[in-house]
Amino acid sequence: TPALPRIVVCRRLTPLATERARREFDAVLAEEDMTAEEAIAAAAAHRAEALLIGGTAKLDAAAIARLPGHVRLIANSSVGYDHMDAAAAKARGILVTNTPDVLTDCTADLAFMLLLAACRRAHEYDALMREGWRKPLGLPDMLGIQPSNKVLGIVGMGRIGRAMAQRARGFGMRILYNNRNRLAPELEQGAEFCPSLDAMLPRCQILSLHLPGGVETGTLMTAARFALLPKGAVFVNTARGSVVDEEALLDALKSGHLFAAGLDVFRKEPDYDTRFAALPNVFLTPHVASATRETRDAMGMRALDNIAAVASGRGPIDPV
Ligand code: 8YV
Repeated sequence: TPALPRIVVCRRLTPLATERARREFDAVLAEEDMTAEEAIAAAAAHRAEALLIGGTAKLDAAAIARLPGHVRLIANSSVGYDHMDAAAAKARGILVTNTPDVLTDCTADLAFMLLLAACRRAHEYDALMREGWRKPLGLPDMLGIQPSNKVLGIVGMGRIGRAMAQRARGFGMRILYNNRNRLAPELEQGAEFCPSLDAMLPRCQILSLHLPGGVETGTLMTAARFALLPKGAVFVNTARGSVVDEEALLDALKSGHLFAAGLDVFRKEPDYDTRFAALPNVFLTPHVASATRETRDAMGMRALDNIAAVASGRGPIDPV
């Protein structure tokens, strides 16, 4: 029988995926999520042909250059891969894969949770209950804003953006979207294409980001762009913190220009800007949009599917 492919699993996986990695591969399994340095050292020690990584191993061009020559594949257990330099890997002939599809619904679910929580002041009400609810709220007190039937702007109408739109349609929302290209009508499903983000923003009562991070997108949401949103708008981000000028977002939340925000991602993670936590009108989650049992199982399995496909000579399923 042919030898099992040698791999280093640089991130802790769910039990299901861990079990498969042990069974189907000659695998070194991380006990703690590895840094880039640890991943390089483990790859060399194990003569690995493939690495399974996630956001913790930041494989920049310098780190890619130091990977031993036997590494043929870097399989990300994430859909975003801005934590690594995919171009540098490809230039060295290393294949790169990600895990699209399997986390689409899960991420849109959490984005919608943030949207609802921000509009309906979930965090403030919950805090009030834990502090001790003393007297009934008066009719005009601590009011949220109604998400139903609002105008939702979506930036980035890929799989996750479209799953967000699908949820929003159930709430009677009118959907505008900004994207590199206009979608085919069967994917658009009535959403209105806005080729100019600046022209779209003044029309959005709620804005949700679903585009990739990294050098290509840069700081999309600048102070000028937050100012273009109408007063009282709600902002949701499950994409990447790198696309947001956080100073500008903090200002817009403090001044009341934005009614509220729901944020799952931050410019620096995990040491995020704690000034967000001091604001009552922000609902915060620690980069967990894909964090369900079902989805994390599926992400691990999909990354392993990619490694198995390359090892057997079939080529990657999800090349990036
Ligand atoms: C991951 C993500 O949990 O897939 C992505 O792009 O952001 C999340 O699903 C995170 O990147 C850790 O790898």
